[in-house]
Amino acid sequence: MNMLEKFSLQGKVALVTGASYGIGMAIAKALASVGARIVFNDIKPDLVEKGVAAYKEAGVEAKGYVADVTSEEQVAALVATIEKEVGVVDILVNNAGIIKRIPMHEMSAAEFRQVIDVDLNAPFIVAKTVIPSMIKKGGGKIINICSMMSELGRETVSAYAAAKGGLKMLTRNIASEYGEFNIQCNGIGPGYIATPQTAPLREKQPDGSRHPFDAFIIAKTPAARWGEADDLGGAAVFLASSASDFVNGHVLYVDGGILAYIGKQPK
Ligand code: NAP
Ligand code: GCO
Repeated sequence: MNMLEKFSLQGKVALVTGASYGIGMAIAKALASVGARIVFNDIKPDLVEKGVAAYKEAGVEAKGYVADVTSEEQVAALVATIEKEVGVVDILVNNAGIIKRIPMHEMSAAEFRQVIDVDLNAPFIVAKTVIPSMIKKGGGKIINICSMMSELGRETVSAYAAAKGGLKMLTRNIASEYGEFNIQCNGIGPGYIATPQTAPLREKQPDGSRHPFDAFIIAKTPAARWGEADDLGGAAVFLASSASDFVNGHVLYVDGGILAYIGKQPK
């Protein structure tokens, strides 16, 4: 197999969770651009419909399904339907996620649990549901969307950091437990990416100036910019393809250099 063929996903079925927009859609489009057949889910039927239309607009024939990734029953039904209608999931991207920015001492246990449920329990549920068919098929790829918060903490994101830190270790454990079945499980750790999830951190101030957090991230990023969802596509194609068959348990940070940089000193 030549190197270009190693990066091809021709004939592969890729499930990207929570991919009716945002990072999930950008990753799905990147996987489709090298031949993958895209299936995705979202909780809201109208977003699934809008997502299918947006993929079609981009030349991608994606199949969308309504499913809540925190529900074992809905995930089991989702995967069974995909296997019947499209085929065995060769590539899983655990992308669906939420964040709640609340000072920890003000966060309720229910709010904490909700973030853990979507950002950590759900990747476990979806991965355990697709693994048996991957084993039968002779292998597969699992990519968990981690975060800067898999490595760093900050104010107001205790639940999210706990979930994303746990997701890094779940990634390593899946890699450890299923490597012998030719299943590679890796993570992508996006930096700060301009999506609806981070929109509150980039809102212009009443005087037209940048949001303080926006300016902070620019100073913390050597690339001096927010990432775009499309910046993640190359890493996703690599980790979904045969080019990464001996990469396992790794989190590939696509962060413009934030984790390497102490931050621009104030003038
Ligand atoms: P986003 O714009 O908030 O999109 C999240 C997606 O997940 C939405 O489609 C959402 O659907 C879906 N989702 C949420 N809960 C779900 C559930 N229970 N079942 C099914 N789908 C569900 O987020 P994003 O910025 O694209 O982030 C995507 C992933 O990257 C997340 O895991 C996030 O933690 C991670 N990440 C983001 C950044 C960043 O800077 N943006 C950086 C690092 C990591 P609904 O709209 O219907 O709720
Ligand atoms: C926040 C942001 C971050 C990003 C991302 C960084 O409030 O700090 O939402 O958590 O979403 O996870 O990698």
